[in-house]
Amino acid sequence: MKGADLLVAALENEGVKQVFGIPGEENLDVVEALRRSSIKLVLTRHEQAAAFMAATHGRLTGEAGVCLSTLGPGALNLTTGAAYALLGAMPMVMITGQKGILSRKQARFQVVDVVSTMAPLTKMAHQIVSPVTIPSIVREAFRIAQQERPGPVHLELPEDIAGEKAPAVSPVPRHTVAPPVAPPAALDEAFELILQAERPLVMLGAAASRPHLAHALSDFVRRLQIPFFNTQMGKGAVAGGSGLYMGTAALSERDYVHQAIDRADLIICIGHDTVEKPPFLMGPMGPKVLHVGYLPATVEEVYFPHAELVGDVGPTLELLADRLEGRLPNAGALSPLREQILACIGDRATESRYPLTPQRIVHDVRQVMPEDGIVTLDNGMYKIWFARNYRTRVANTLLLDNALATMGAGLPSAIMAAMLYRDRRVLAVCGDGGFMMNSQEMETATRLGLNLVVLVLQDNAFGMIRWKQAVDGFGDFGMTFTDPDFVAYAKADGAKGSRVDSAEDLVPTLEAAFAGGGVHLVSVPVDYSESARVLVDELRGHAAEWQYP
Ligand SMILES: Cc1ncc(C[n+]2csc(CCOP(=O)(O)OP(=O)(O)O)c2C)c(N)n1
Ligand SMILES: [Mg+2]
Repeated sequence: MKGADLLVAALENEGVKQVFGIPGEENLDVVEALRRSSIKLVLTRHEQAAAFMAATHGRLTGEAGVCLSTLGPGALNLTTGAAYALLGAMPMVMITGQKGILSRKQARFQVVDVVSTMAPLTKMAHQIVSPVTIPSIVREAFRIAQQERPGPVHLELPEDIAGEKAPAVSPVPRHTVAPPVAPPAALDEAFELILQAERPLVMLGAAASRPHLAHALSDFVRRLQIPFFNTQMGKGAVAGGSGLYMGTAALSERDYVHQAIDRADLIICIGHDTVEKPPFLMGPMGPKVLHVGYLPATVEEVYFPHAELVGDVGPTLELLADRLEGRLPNAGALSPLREQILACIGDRATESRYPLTPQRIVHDVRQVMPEDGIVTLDNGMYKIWFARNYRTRVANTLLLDNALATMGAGLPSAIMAAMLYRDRRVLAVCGDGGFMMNSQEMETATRLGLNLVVLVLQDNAFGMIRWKQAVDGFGDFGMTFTDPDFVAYAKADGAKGSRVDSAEDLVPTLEAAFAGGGVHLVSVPVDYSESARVLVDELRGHAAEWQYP
């Protein structure tokens, strides 16, 4: 038995089914141990994509995804994925190789200090120096990655330690830990605050999307009947059809949903994580805020709660609902604003303009996605449109990154979703800029035999920055490029490709792509003039005209 065998046995003990990445010669003992194990090695074409996939595994299942790379260049390619998992609170374990640490026959060839590089990007970064410690270090790595607040952990396994003969040390057994619920005094304070509120609102933040929380949250909202809105990453946390959804705060102020937020006297912020772009800006005059979270609130200039309920969120909410159910005559005070807000958001969703408006694209995507279908977004202008306009009814069916907000994660996260849920429709929505940042993974998707549709929105530009440039009064400069022929590009990777040629074409093209199976890229030209018209001009003007009931 070698160090590498102990590592792979420890991964099996954690229930790991696959490891994503690109090995180097320093990992060959690990690769050999994987070959003889139950764990699948999923090769990617870039380490960054491997990290995005592993992080998405953590996000969707709560169990850390695992990625693997060589030393130096490969390990450095994991860093954006590490930051993605750290800011997004996604459990992930990264394993990287290194030259031998007991001898240096290759001097410093390819050697950089990866552990120090990873330290600020992870919850723990650790070099393994002895095979016998591997079982306990791996257990600790998964514990740290998965416990609240979840995130990435880095383990460096040097070549000589991986190849070193070792006694057969058993893996450390896993056990479940039930985190504490909020204490009675904090529950009393929260109870009083909510009881006294005249116009309460619930906000669901990023941590509300933890995979195991969906049921408890839906229950809380249903029992209390307080209308709710969500942050971008809190989208889809509550099962739909509740009639209480007020909208998504994709902007920090002045959007239609802020008409409700601005009038609330209490906002119960469940799972808010200040890594997100602020869903609203707290000020001295604003509503009271009750923070409900696994961890205490991080205080910021724009977020400083008046009271906190800290503990395991599901059971804590249940205790609260037990005391409050049926005792809140004001619960629905802000509900009358709902129809107007949702009507404004839904405006112009069926226009036939070509190139298509973002509203039409969101609307049509919703038509072809079943309730449990999963849409993963890359980062670009359309993210704001999907966050505002796309209605979700099942938890974690719109995966977007409003934390690191990196481009390039849309396709890899869709690949992970398609691997996990083979019987659900999965759609990646990417800009023409972001898609090209990890488009090499189209080959990975076809090699894995996945069913996956990729929708690429074409404006031949880094549209989001071009929009901001215009909004801020700068000249139109430096943001445009020429796209490849996306249909040919998809075909070159063994995928299928289609182009949408009219507004009416989008739904049937997507339907045919899903029906045909396999990997299918659909490119659609988008008209972003709506971004300035709605998100700037219209929202600037609407506050004055808004009719309060
Ligand atoms: C890795 C990375 N680089 C740069 C940015 C800054 N950025 C945010 S959106 C954007 C443009 C995205 O262009 P595209 O993918 O074509 O989407 P569009 O906005 O045009 O729909 C850029 C450059 C980023 N978020 N991530
Ligand atoms: Mg673009």
